[in-house]
Amino acid sequence: HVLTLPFIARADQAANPVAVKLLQLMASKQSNLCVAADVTSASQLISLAESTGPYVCVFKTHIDIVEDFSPQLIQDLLAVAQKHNFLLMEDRKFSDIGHTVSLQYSKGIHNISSWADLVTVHSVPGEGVITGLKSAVPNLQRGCFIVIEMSSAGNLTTSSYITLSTLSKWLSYECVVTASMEICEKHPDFVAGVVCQSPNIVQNPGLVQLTPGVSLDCLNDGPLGQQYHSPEDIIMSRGADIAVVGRGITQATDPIQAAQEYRAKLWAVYEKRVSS
Ligand code: S5P
Repeated sequence: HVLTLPFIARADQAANPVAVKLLQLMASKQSNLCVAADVTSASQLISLAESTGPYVCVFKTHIDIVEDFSPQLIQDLLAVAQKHNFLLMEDRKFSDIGHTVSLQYSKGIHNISSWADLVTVHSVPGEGVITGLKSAVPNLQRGCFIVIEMSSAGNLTTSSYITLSTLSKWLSYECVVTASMEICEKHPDFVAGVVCQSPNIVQNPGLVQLTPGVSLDCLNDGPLGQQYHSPEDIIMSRGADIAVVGRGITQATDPIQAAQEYRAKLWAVYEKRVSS
């Protein structure tokens, strides 16, 4: 079963080269922690990468929120990523037609495809969104994560309860998951994994499940809609391979200590999972 297979064994079954590298890196670094670096200045972004870098497998950015963005920031980020051995994920959540996303990926001031090992993409536009992204990076080792379920309250991607009254909602949810997984299977060279909240969506051991909404202290962020779960819940019950932690680390009094604590707790639950 996927959930009890160690990351290192799964690396042999991954088709996307970034997924192979990621699973190997997770095993060697003993980290299944991705920090969500939702900060708005270049200096904050770099200092977070420097301080949390030793403890993460993936450093996830929203590069379009950085107010003083410059190409130098990318050079600095790449240097820190190499120094601390983590991958860069730009959480762009591409969601347009293939032609447009290929431009958003490889053009503009952020030139995402030139530096981000991984990007996120919504499956809503259909397969063309993947073909479009792929067409922009014919000679680069790049990968994407398809967003299938979101963590936010009231999102339109949850199955809800399976009762007669919600049957049609459940059926349409099942269709979205199935169709999204079909897209994954059609593009194994480019799809590294999925972003979701439930176990059993990922059946292929070569795909990585990334799950946001993790906190040791909070249950939600009020009217903004985020919903949090514990490391135990996210790894054991929800099937996460990589847990995404944002404010739990970025807004901690001591982000280094918080990153160490999240890494240790998340890795311990993973070890329990593979030994069960
Ligand atoms: O369903 C999702 C998908 C993503 S990628 N829910 C999310 O919260 N995310 C991202 O994870 C979100 O964009 C943010 O960068 C991070 C969660 O941050 P936190 O501060 O709530 O931990």
